[in-house]
This record gives sequence, structure tokens and C-alpha cells, in this order.
Amino acid sequence: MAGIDYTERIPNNVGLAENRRLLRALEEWHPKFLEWWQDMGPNGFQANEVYLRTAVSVGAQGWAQFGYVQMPEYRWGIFLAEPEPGRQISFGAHKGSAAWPEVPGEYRGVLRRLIVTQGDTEPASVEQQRHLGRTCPSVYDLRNLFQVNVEEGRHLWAMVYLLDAYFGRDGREESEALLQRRSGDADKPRILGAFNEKTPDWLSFFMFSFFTDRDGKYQLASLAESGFDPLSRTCRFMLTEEAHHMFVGETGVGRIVQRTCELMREHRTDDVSRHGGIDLPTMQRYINFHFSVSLDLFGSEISTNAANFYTMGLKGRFEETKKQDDHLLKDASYPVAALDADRIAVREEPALTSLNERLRDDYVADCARGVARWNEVIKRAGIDFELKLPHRGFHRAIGSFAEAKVSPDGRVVSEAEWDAHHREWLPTDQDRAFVQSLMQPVTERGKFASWIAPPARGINGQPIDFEYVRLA
Ligand code: BYC
Ligand code: FE
Ligand code: FE
Repeated sequence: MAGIDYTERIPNNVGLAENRRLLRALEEWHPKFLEWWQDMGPNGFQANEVYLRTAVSVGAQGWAQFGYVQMPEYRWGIFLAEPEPGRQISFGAHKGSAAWPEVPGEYRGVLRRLIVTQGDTEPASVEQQRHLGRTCPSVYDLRNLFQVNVEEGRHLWAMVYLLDAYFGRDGREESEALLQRRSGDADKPRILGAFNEKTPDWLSFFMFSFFTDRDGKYQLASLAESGFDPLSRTCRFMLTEEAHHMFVGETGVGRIVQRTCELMREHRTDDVSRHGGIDLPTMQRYINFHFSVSLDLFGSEISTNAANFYTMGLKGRFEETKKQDDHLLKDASYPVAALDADRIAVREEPALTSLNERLRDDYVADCARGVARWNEVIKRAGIDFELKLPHRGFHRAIGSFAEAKVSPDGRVVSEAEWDAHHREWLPTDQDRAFVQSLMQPVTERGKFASWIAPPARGINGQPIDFEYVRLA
């Protein structure tokens, strides 16, 4: 990539121009990233101009610019939130010490592992979504997909920056490995379960950006509390972008719900599939799936890893600094629901080893608020139906519930009962085939597929029928 001025090419506020070693590492990594983007990023549309937001600074006002870009030309920048002068570690064994500007030697391995796990999810999601452009329900949605994709790409850059700048040679090796694992690959899968699932259709995409990107919000928020200051500042800035991803998910599902309700009323039927809509029970099964695989991302209810991350000052609680307790949690307890023989019981557990569950609780409450907003749409249409989050024990692969079969309403059930009912609880092959059959691309400006309502407004004050992607 000779001839590229990287300090110009990579918008940054990390003094890239003055850091020769880091600049060299990134110059070596960038062509490999672009190769990965061409092979595993959005399938098609790489030469089209897309109306995208690009991060150009970290100011509360005007951190982003909007304009037409071809995706491979996107300026994936490196931005850390402004330093907080005199910032102290607010929890764990180092509480009250100055935040670390460098990696503490004794925590190097653990910290690298956390950063790699976070970093791995970013390209994974781009891989999962790579075929969706071909079946977009509108040009507006196509642009939102690509916005999410380039920003997940930037989140990968954010983690690679930390690895290259602070972890020497092993960091650079990890940066390479992040481009080598592949979502769903049997030999070199992505690290976390949900990131090896398929995102084959737009209903799955909107569910993913609602449920799985929201895990991102909670994990990033806990890492934003980190005593390792560069990680904290990186995550704080990533959270500003994350909000848009969850907006895409929430409004996407909401618009499908709205369209379904319109069809139900217009045709006086619950079975809107004959009229090109997605019926509410199918939506419920998709919720059940995406919520449960996203719950797994929080790890086991009882986790010594989580206790260690906290005590070491590497990963805090959601809104740690707003909490009024000793921030050590040595003597505290926390109520945890877990499998107890053939029933589900809530027990007081040591707060330190329950930190994954506490974060999961914050996440569940946030998801429930979104579901309530979808239910408002149904209610306003005068339809008697309620979408629900399934019980946290339902369809789990990680933690104590992984050993049992739990129904969406939270009963431990027999294998026989599971076998008799799981088709009502999780998307069936038939559901997936039906949803797939609706995925016919709509690329005329201002037009929308039969199964989704238009958004309430456009992006960045532009009209809904704006040319969000130049397809000519
Ligand atoms: N799948 O003590 P345990 C995002 C492993 S999403 C596979 O229960 P721990 C985004 C675990 O690694 C946010 N393996 O859990 C969203 C451990 O393995 P080792 C991503 C799993 O360690 C959308 C073992 O099981 N960020 O940004 O306390 C689009 C026992 O672990 C899973 C992070 O996750 C699983 N689901 O917590 C784009 C933050 N769960 O070490 C992006 C960084 C657990 O024994 N990561 N295991 O080999 C972490 O904080 C922790 O690694 C976890 C797990 C919360 C994930
Ligand atoms: Fe991300
Ligand atoms: Fe995201």
C-alpha cells in the first residue's frame, strides 16, 4: 500500500503520526484487512457509493460526517474517548489507584484474551451478514446494513489498535488471527457461540442487531469501566456507534410488526403469510432464538473468570461508578436463578462470582423495554397479541440451564415434552424457508418490501426516498 498517507488515511486521535512502530504495524495489517473485507465482507456493492457516516472526531457534537463512499474506501479510524484527567480505578483490588496507561505485566494474558474475544465478534458479525445486501427490503435498509458493517469493521480496528499498540509481537499475531477465523467454520470458528450462527435473512438481521448488538452494549459498557485506560476510552467511543446498531434492530423489528398488524387488519386474518407478511407467532419464535443465543454470550451464572476480571480491575459492572457500594464485593451476595435438580431456584450466591448473571440481568431488563415498545405497536393496531421474552433458562447452551430443557414459560420439561413442542418455540425449517421466500430485493428508491413498513423518518434528516445507495 505504498503511497498512502496513513495518518491521513486513518483518521485518529491517538497520535498515529508520531508513533512509527504502531504506524508500521497498521500499515502491514491494513492490506490484509482489505483482503478480508473483499473476501468476507459484503457480497456485492463494493463499487457502489453508499451514504455513510464516518467517525472523524470524538466531540459530543459533530463526531461524524455523512457522505457517499465506496465501502473499501471507508476511512476506518481509531478514536478513543477524551481522557478523564486523574481517572482512578473504581473497583476491585486496585480501587483508588490511578488508571493504567499501559498494560500491567501480571494481567497481560487475561487482558489480551478479553480484547481478542471482544475483537473477534466484530468481523464475525460482518461475515454473518455478508449475503444480506442481495435481498434488501429497501435502499434505506441496505444503507443501514452497510453502516453497521463498516462500523463493526471499525470496532475491529479499535481492538487491533490496542493489540498492536500495547501487546507487542503477540498482539500483532492476534491481530492476524482475527482475520483468519471464520464465522461458522468447523476448523477455525469464531470464539463465541452466537457469532457462528447464520444470519440468512433480514428478520434474523434485525433480531441480531436488537439482541446480539445489545450484548455488545453491555460488554462494552463493562469494559469501559476497565482500569486499563486505553481499553476504557476505546469502548466509551464504540458505545456511541453501538446505539445506531440497536436502533436498526429495534426499528427493523418494529416496522415488521407494524406491517404485520396492518395486513392482519386489512385482511381480517391472523395468517398474513398469504399476503406477504410475517405472522406474529413466527416473530415470537425468532425472538426466542436470538434472545437465548445472546444470553449465552454473558457466560456462566457462576464464573471465577468474571470474579477475577473484576478483582483485577479489568472489567467492571454496568455503570460501576454510579453504584453505591464498596466496589469490592467480597462480602456481598447476589440472587441467581439456576437449575436445581429438576426445578429452577433462586439462590443468594457470592456477588463476585455472580457478575456475569448481574450483567445478564441488566441486559434482560433492557431487552424487555424494547419488546414492550413492539407490543405498543400491536396494541395501537387494536390486536390482542403480546410478544414476550422467553425465560432465561430456555434453549441455553452455556451455564447451568444448558443441562436441562426449559420451556419459554420457565418450566423444566422432559425430553418428550421438548420434542413435542420445540417446533412451536423455535424457528422451524418451514419458518426459515418461508421467511427466505419473502426475501426478494426491493431497490427502487422509496419502495419497501411487502413484509416491512417504511421507517418513520430517513437517516441524517434525509427523506425516506433518498438515494441511500447509488445503484446505477
Ligand atoms: N460461547 O466463566 P465463563 C459485540 C467460554 S458482543 C463460547 O462461563 P466468562 C458485538 C469462556 O470464554 C460483545 N464460549 O465465562 C455484537 C470460557 O472459556 P475459557 C462481545 C463461551 O469467561 C454484535 C469458558 O466458556 N464482547 O461486541 O466469565 C455485533 C467459561 O467461561 C461462551 C465480550 O464478550 C459462549 N457464549 O465470560 C458485533 C467481552 N461463554 O476462558 C459485535 C469480552 C463463555 O475457559 N469477553 N464461554 O477458555 C468476556 O468478557 C468473556 O469472555 C465472556 C465469557 C463474557 C464472553
Ligand atoms: Fe461492534
Ligand atoms: Fe454493533
